[in-house]
Amino acid sequence: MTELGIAMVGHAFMGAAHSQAWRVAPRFFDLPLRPVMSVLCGRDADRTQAAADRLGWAEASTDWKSVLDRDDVHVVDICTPGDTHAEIAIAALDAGKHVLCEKPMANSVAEAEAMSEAASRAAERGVRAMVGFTYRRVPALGLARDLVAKGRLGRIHHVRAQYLQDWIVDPESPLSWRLDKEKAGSGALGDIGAHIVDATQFILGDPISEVMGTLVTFVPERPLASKHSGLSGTAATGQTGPVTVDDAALFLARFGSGALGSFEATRFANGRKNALRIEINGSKGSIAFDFEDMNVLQFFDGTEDPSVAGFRRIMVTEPSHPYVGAWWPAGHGLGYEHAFTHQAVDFVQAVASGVDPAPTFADGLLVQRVLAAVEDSASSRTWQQV
Ligand code: SOE
Repeated sequence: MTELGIAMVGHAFMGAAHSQAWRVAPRFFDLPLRPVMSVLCGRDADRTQAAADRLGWAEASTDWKSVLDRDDVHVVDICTPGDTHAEIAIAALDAGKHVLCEKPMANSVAEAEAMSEAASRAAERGVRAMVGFTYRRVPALGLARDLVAKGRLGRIHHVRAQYLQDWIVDPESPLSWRLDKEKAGSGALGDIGAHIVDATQFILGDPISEVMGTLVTFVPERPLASKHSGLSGTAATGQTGPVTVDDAALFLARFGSGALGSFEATRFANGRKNALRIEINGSKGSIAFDFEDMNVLQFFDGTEDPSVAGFRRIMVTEPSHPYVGAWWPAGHGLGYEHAFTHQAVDFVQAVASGVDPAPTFADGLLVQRVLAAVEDSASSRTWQQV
């Protein structure tokens, strides 16, 4: 079987998740190409080597540019903060490497446009690019999309989407790159709001056309981090620095079809750990999902006899559900990491069959436009077209 050599840039939270996916994907799914974890790139030689050893990469490098000349590298997987996505992705695509890029795709619409143009140029040479909106690959959200596509919800009226976390509710929780606009582009809006924008557009197959929103930073100053570990880092004593991104984002949206959406993304929802929730109400029925119960999709079939109709909890753990058949016997359930494996599987299959893997860079650009429109709306206090 032909090998697909991977170079991954970045080795923190997302780097670990992607490493796990590349390692596991060929062991559970029949893949047309065999992913080979060739080289891990990072800034610090010792830390990168240690991460390569721990995560299962054959080599470590402190120079991502040098891997672009290697014939045994076919894919560049970008797991760095957003400020480096455009440079790495465009260089890799121009060098003929397929690219998987973490979300949000970029820190600005201008960068996302340049990346999307690079992806179009590359596609003419059979080179593929994809954005890592992994939640699309949670089986319950795949089932949600199938139900909408089959018309089981009828005409869609309401989309209610929330992404609730609480990891910086403590004002002493230190500054990390995720709170720095230069590095992250935006705060809750781009980090987790981007996921619910992509997931709802994916489920509906319908883009957001206009938005009206507001952003807030509850804690504008935080202790400087001495050392970054995990999401929140370790606080240093004494000094503080400014938070330059939003802590929470709220917006209303209209979808192209006329459906009305409300979106909330926050890292201050005390007690909510990773509550990506989506409820959709249509003329014939409704669905509801909460990532904190990720193997379940709730479905209300409004065409049933009203005396017995009600939301039913579908365990999305049957072999007939998206991706599930490759895993454990029916009923045993999946977790956070599995969506990354599904993403790696879909990416490899698209590369092998010469099609663009969704979400493409053009899809990522659309999400970026929604985020920018929310920011414009928050500063102008007006509805903004996407
Ligand atoms: C942190 O807020 C974060 O890790 C996001 O960056 C991820 O995209 C999300 O999956 C979980 O939360």
